[in-house]
Amino acid sequence: MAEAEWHRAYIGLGSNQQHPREQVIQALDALDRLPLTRLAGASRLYASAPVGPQDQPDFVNAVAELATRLSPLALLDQLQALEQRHGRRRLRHWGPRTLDLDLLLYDEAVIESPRLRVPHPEMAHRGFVLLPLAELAPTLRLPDGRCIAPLAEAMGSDDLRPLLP
Ligand code: ROI
Repeated sequence: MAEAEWHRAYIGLGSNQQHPREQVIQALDALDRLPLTRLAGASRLYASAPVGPQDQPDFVNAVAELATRLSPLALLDQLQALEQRHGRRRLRHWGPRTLDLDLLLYDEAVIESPRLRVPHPEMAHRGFVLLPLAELAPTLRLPDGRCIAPLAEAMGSDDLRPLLP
């Protein structure tokens, strides 16, 4: 569904299979080519130790800012289609993945539907989301008013390191 208004959405990207850095770089490019959508910014890429099962490779993570006229569910459809085009395999719960695209934030919206929860329910606990997001949008707030920057700072950056370009 196309809307007249432009919205701001933040997307978490993650990969730890099949050349993760290239997966994320290509996904950023593909986000810019989604219908009714432009890539408005992106964090650096980070290598991050896996959260969850440790017997899997490190992840490459980044966060993208989109300007979009898609509704949240239409954007979710596009993100899931893009994951499929990247040959997404979800071998097990919290296991390795080729490409993960999480809709983190959509304007100040709070969405609790069977298919979609925004803000992403785990984002405030995950350094691999908060640190790139704080880099990209240091003054951003969650819909409940909390600032991203101090949340990210409280996380620490021990398990995260920026990849060189
Ligand atoms: N761990 C890290 N570091 N990065 C991710 O993107 C990531 N994604 C996941 C799980 C398996 C929870 N762990 C992760 O889905």
